[in-house]
Amino acid sequence: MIDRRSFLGCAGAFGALAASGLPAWAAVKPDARSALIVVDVQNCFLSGGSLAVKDGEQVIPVINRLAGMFQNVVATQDWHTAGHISFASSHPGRKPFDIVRLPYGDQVLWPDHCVQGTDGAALSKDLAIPNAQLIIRKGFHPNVDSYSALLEADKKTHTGLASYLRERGIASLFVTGLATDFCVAWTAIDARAAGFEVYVVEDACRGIDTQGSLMKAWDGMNRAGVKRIQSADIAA
Ligand code: VGL
Ligand code: ZN
Repeated sequence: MIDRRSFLGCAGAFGALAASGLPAWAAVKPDARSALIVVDVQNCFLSGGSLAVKDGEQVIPVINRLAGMFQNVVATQDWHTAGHISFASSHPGRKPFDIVRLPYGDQVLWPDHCVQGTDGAALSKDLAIPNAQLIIRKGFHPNVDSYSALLEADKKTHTGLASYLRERGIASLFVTGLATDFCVAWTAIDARAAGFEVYVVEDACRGIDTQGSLMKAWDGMNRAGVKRIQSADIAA
């Protein structure tokens, strides 16, 4: 008979390993209940864009390769009104990357970006995900930001993505895109809270890293039970 304490001890050690990254031998295989989530691969976040993420374009070939391995692909698109509350230009005397207190909490102020219908808001033309089934837009309420693809920054207003995924029987999400420390992290953490299994594919993401945000984001994702993997950990 297996000793219960040593058995649980072993399971505990495995749990700890899984939380901090996969061991080299364990590949994850997407199936009909998995979806690739491609976050905000938009011109504004790429070189030459108004809120360019360093090396942001490097995620594109990785995402294009992964997309072929998934039966379900969903893209997100940051989609702000002109004069959006998250823009520094909407707060006289403030500058980008300042933090202000808004009714729903602290808000980092950004350069104007991803204004509805502009070229900057378009998905990169190099992104090759023709099998994407849904493009979900977020951040379109003038007075509320939404890093998360599930829940706006007021923590009350749902985008509908969680219900969409659930209705389609999707249980595991593989999150990629920009930026690791904002839209990727908030999407991943909210998806955990909504009951999904969540992997963040580190080399398919890049971060902004302002005021320690990247470290804080990984810490928050870790605590939420998000699994941090590399694209090479995913098997076709
Ligand atoms: C994002 C800042 C502002 C993101 C969007 O996609 O991570 N970051 N809006
Ligand atoms: Zn935004």
